[in-house]
Amino acid sequence: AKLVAATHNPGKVPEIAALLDGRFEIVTAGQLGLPEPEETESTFVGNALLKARHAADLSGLPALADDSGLSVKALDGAPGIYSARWAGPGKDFAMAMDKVAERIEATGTEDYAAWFTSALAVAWPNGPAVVVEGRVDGSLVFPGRGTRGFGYDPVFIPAGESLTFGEMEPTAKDAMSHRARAFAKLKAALFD
Ligand code: ITT
Repeated sequence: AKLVAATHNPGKVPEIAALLDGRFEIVTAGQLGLPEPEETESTFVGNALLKARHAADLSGLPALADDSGLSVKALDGAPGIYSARWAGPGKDFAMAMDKVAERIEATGTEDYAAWFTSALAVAWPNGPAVVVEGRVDGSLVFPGRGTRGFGYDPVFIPAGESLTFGEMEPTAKDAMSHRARAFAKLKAALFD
């Protein structure tokens, strides 16, 4: 069956494909020429539903969206839903990671605890939707390490690990990430 991956972030697409274990024929919002909706909601769940609904209704196909982000304890959960926006229009994540480091330093804390959240929504055209959320806790390290993954992966070490997401094999990240945990819940909701 065809499923629209309602994302314009090329970093998410291989993770979504791997975590769906080949169950769907994935077409991306970009491949279909779908416009990117404005993320006007105030939660991960709200924005995931907004993006999935938008893509499903425009394409006439079921659509899956991921809304995700990095939350820093010492920054009261920032950047959170603004994680992509902290990188600016140039999607400059080196700058965004510097901004996170500077903001934490400015608080004077030594607490580098952080977590990633992924909300996944599936919407059917003019029909219902399901939404789930997954989270992984960890801590931040500056400067970042590794070139794998995307976004804030170089600065995030999941709890109990020594490598950053940027240093891990993709299969290792996909075994423990926020997105993997959300997909486990989504598959339970859809297929069990
Ligand atoms: P779409 O809305 O088109 O999917 P986006 O990048 O704008 O793309 P989000 O609004 O969900 O998506 O922003 C999520 C940001 O959070 C993303 O750009 C990354 O910077 C960060 N992020 C989310 N998951 C991540 C992960 O697994 N590793 C590193 N950074 C991640």
